[in-house]
Amino acid sequence: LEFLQICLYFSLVHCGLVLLSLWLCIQSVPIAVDKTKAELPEEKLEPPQSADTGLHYDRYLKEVIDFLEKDSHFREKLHNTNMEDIKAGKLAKELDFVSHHVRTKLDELKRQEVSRLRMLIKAKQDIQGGNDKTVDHQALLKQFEYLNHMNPHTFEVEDLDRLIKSATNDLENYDKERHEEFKRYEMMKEHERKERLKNMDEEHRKKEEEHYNEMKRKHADHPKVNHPGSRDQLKEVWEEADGLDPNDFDPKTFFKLHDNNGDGYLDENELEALFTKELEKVYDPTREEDDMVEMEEERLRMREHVMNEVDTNKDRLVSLDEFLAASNKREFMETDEWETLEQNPFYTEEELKEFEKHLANEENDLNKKTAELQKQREELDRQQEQLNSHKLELQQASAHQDILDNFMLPTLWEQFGDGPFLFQHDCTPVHKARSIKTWMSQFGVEELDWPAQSPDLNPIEHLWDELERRLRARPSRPTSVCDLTNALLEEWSKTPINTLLNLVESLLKRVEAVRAAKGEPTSYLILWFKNGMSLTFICM
Ligand SMILES: [Ca+2]
Ligand SMILES: [Ca+2]
Repeated sequence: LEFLQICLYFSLVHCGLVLLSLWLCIQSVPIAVDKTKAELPEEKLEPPQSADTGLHYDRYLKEVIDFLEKDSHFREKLHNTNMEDIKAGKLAKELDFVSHHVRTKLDELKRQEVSRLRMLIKAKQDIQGGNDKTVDHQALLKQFEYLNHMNPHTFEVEDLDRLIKSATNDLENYDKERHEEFKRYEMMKEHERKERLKNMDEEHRKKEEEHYNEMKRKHADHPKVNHPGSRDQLKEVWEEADGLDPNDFDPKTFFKLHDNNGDGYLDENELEALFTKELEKVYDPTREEDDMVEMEEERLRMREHVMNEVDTNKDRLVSLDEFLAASNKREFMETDEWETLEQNPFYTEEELKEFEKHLANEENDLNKKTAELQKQREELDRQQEQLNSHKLELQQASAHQDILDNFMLPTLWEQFGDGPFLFQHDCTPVHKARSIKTWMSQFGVEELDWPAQSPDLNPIEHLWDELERRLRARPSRPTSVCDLTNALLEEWSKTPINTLLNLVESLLKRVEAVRAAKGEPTSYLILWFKNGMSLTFICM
């Protein structure tokens, strides 16, 4: 999800360069050709490497520009169109005159990009658990304004226009997004600190607070930071980073030295690199009191400050002319210290409160979801248990049917001929299984209607008891299942026939006793309990 958020909301990627600088990279190519024509064949010449814009559609943007640059008509128009007209969409119209071959390539690029976006949408939906719903891709694609979703197969004038406008717009908001991100980072830091304090005893809390204030004090104690873009600041770079004589300081030479990619402009990255010396006065990665995230925020503020003062045509690039003009302004001679980040609060108390409320809500939602999942899991466990017991019942029923087939039926036939039979067994679930009922009716065996919980009526229970007593009276206890089986068979065959007859004959008396007790427990039951019969035989 994190990854998707980065892709979809292009917020966290560090480093930025404008689309316009990409156009300008292209514009600078002929100059490069002229300078190097003598040594290099033309196809080896490439525009200066442009930095990642940080936009999630950076690749698409660059590929579109690369292909357009191959069209000679478009290239020519590009050189003769000024920035204002490019922004106003005049350049995009020239797409109609671009060669068929390039157009075909652009169509292909767009189809690939649309399919990438569809995959992103699908992945996001899958994560959010909406995979059972039909996804309206067309509607969801609308959120990506840098291409025209109405014609997903071809690259048209509107696509180019949208790409220019979106990239310009998104990059302008990019810094704003970074400031917001930074603010959230600081609020989270404070929130976590407060939480830590909450869990401490008085003594530790006091110590921690003292340490916190000490770190703040140490961080604020640093050498003077020059105003970014001021003569003092640039001279320090000139002297210390470039190793040049401060008396020779010359803005034009300085500009050329720091236009690292040689495109004739100081872009945002080149500008930010100039502040490293100043930042090192305040931020040291090896010191506990300095936070490198804060350093990057400081760098961003410095760059914005310089851009505001120097970039007069607002194309997010500093041209040599703009640079030289700025060096003649009063602000260039600024000697006051730059107000570093820690001198002002990062957020208001209200913002922190709002942020913490939001965090609490998020945690709440998460807990709710966890509880819901737990409930679902318990339900699944219950269903699984039910399935298992059903499976066991079926297995037992099948084993019981084997007994009926192989032992009960032959005995019935042997003892009573063809029947009819009245068979008595209790209400154990396995006896009542559907397959057993079917078996009974198939073989014409009638079942004695038998009440639940009536061990005092069933003589067999007393026979089991007799068998158990005989087993316990043996001189040695069986030590294996095989031993036990043999012992049981032996005792079973030794049971006197009279015991069996007595039990059968007692049935009538038992029925009478139950009648006399009006269905309540009889003395037979009490006797039966006294004999230590296990309750497991009672069917519930
Ligand atoms: Ca440059
Ligand atoms: Ca400019």
